[in-house]
Amino acid sequence: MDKSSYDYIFDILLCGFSCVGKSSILYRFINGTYKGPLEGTIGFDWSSKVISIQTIDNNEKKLKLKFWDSNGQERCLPFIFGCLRKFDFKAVVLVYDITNEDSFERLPICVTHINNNGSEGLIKVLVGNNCGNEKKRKISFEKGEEFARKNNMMFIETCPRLNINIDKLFTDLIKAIFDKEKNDPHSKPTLKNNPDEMSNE
Ligand SMILES: Nc1nc2c(ncn2[C@@H]2O[C@H](COP(=O)(O)OP(=O)(O)OP(=O)(O)O)[C@@H](O)[C@H]2O)c(=O)[nH]1
Ligand SMILES: [Mg+2]
Repeated sequence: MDKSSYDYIFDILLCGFSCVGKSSILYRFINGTYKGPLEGTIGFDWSSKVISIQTIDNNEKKLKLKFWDSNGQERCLPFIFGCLRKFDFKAVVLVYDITNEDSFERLPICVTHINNNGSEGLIKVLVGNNCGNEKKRKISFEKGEEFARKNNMMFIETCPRLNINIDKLFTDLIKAIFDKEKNDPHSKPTLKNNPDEMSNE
């Protein structure tokens, strides 16, 4: 896609430990379906989606979301999170699996990397994935929400298999980016006005 086919670009990092569903969330958001088992991500996988944004003064703008889907192996984390220093990320999406206690208990390792490397204005979202699997749930909604609140993160539970909250995750995230820019006197706003509506292409 050449530069002229979008007005703005947001870089978004997806991170979290292995097999928590990072790539499945993205696959559902971009392709609108659930594919079942995917190949493990090696290093980074890049993908993107262009959405339309309606500004308050009725201008239509194209926003390109550029996703950096990362590998969840612990030895790769310094490299993955080091990229937060080198590139202009707008948001980071940290994923755990609500049926996998270990993926939740080890979240502080990722949060430390994010806080050490991310910019002050970075929007942080914690995602409890696999919420359609109630019978196997190990981490309550409240526990996830509390961790997010204590670490200054937004919180949502998702399920790409049943298509629960996937669009909402990214819609809320985009709104939060615009809100932050609007309220930060030092930032260069991406848009003059906050978007009124967003629609997928
Ligand atoms: N039942 C169920 N399985 C899911 C869901 N989301 C992901 N999975 C499965 O969980 C496994 C791991 O999903 P991935 O999306 O590859 O996970 P990942 O975090 O990208 O993994 P790495 O790239 O290896 O770090 C796959 O077998 C998915 O099909 C879900 O909502 N429900
Ligand atoms: Mg993956």
